Amino acid sequence: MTAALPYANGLLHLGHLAGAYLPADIYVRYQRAKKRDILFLCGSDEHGVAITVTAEKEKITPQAVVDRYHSLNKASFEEFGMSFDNYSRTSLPLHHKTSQEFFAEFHRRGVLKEKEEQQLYCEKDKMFLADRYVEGTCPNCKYPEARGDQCENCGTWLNQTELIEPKCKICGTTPIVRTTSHWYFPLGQFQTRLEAYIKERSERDGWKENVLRYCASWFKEGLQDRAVTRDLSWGVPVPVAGYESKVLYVWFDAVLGYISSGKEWAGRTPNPDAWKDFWLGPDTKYVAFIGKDNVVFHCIVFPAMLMAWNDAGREQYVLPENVPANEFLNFEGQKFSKSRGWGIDLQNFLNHFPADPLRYTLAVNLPESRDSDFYMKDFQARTNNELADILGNFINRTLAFTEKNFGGKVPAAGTLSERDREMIRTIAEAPGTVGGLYERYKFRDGVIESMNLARAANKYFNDSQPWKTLKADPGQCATTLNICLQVVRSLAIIYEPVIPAIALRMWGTLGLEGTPSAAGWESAAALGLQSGHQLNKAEILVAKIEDEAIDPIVKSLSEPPVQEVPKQAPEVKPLITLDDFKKVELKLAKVIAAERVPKSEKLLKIQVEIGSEKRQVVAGIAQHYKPEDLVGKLIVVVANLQPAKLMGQESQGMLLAATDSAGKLAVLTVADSLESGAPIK
Ligand code: B3M
Ligand code: ZN
Repeated sequence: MTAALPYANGLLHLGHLAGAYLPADIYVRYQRAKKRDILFLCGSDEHGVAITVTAEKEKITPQAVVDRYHSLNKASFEEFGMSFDNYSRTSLPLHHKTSQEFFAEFHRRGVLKEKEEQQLYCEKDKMFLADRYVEGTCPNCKYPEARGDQCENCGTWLNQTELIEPKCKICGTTPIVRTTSHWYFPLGQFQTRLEAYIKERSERDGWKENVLRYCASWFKEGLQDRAVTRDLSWGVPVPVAGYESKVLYVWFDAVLGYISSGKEWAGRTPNPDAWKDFWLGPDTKYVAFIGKDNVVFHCIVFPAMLMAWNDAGREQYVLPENVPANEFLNFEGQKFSKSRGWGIDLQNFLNHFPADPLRYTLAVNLPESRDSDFYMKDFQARTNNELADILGNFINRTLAFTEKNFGGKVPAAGTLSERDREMIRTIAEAPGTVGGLYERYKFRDGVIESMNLARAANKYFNDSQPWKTLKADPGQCATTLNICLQVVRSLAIIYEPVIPAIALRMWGTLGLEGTPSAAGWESAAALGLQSGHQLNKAEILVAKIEDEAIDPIVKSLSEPPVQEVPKQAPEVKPLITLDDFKKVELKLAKVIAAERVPKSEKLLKIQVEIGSEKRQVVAGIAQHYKPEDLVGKLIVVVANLQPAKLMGQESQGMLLAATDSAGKLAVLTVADSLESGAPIK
């Protein structure tokens, strides 16, 4: 399974989740519970013009842009509960190698054609203006901000020389037309085979109507040759002489990112060839989850590339069995828009609310066949009225009743009434019903069906009136609670794909070992709890959301956005080894004297004692500390830093301090009285 590689050029928002990631994760978690052998791959898409444009705007390198968004998005995905087996990045050497292998193979076999073409060139910036580097009026709809490759307004793919009044995005001047050459992939030659492929797979696995409609319209227009190189410096270098100043077109390398992600995963297993069992396995079922704007690349371009590779008769890559693309999700009735600052990014959302209620609300609102909406008030209502009042309440009342009246042990069931049998049948049918919907990519219906099981269970509890039978018919009361507890266990298994954290807590409350998914999807149909089994204490599983938590968010959205990009995004550095770290000699030092450096606003000259040794350290902290405040403090210094001169003063080391995003600074100190000179590790 793969989910679209998000561009490492911005933060993930709820629309992305509804388009591809949540359905993918529900599907994968369900398949894992079915005990199928799953590999779930994703990663950051780190090339392309959009990233270099951001880098120029922020005056940083493209690598710094992708480092930032890769780590932020990866962390948000984790908190959201995405269960990827690997989350890779297309800037990795491994990925460059894979993409170059595909290009070189196609080049060598004469699959690709070289063409000369007219391109816009900016004489001031001395570069060809690929894609988004040029803007102008769309010849089709007259939208004034159409990009060089596509008009965002009417969706038309453009040849940049067709733009009316083109302008360079960097400097605003009018570019000239120059000749350049590029390699093209002959997509048109694959049209007949692609049509047959989609027909066969859609008959076999039931492709979604919306996806088939998009494909049909591409075929109707007729597939054209597509350039697979670009005049850019950021990307995968083209492995052909004469193309040193060019890179592979981002879409050519991005789809191959799924394969490199598999290779990276395999590299961490005992068998570095393990990726082949999936990508080259004749019995692999490959499902690619994406949003609707990516359909052409996953249903047409990528399969054609794989066909072209397979044509050599060596390794045979699997083609997507299905591409269940979703439509778009709107937020409070409007399209998500980064430029207009509309919507809420995933991390921001998770800073306010836990992931599972978000997963649940998105799941029941998935844009599976048409665009859908996410409203904060609906999020609150779904959390409170469904997750808390139906699911949470059923579990809570069942466990509390058992705790109070049966000492927290599963009571033994006695003779079954017709009503009991009916509930047991409902349990037995639930995994098949929900699973059948998931198999057909109907996640919304599957989640609604899951809630129906909790509804049925609540009704069964009410109808059975255990609070009355407790005295009047204790055997019946025990039977009722036994069955209710069995449902709690089944619910944990059935709900795991949607709300994994809550499901795990349900499992723990039941005092069960392992995880719901390890018990297996089918076992949700059974009465899996032994009588006499000891349960844990009931806890509140789903916290309700108060108006006060929702209203400020809705309100803040109607105000203009403060800052699109996190100002102090954590700087991400590559991993280091323990040996790298050990090169830094950190020691405890005691400040014995401090004074300002004359004519400097920032510098303090500090005398420290490091064991028996005395040293002078110059530090830029004068705006944060008075010299006398430091005397007597135990601070941390880098003892093996090359000496340096600052404003004519010798500094024989460096002290450690933290600075927050507001610019506040604090020197690291040690509270306990330790001897100076003590090594720090
Ligand atoms: N980077 C997904 C997106 O629209 C795009 C897909 C790549 S999948 C190979 O963010
Ligand atoms: Zn247009």
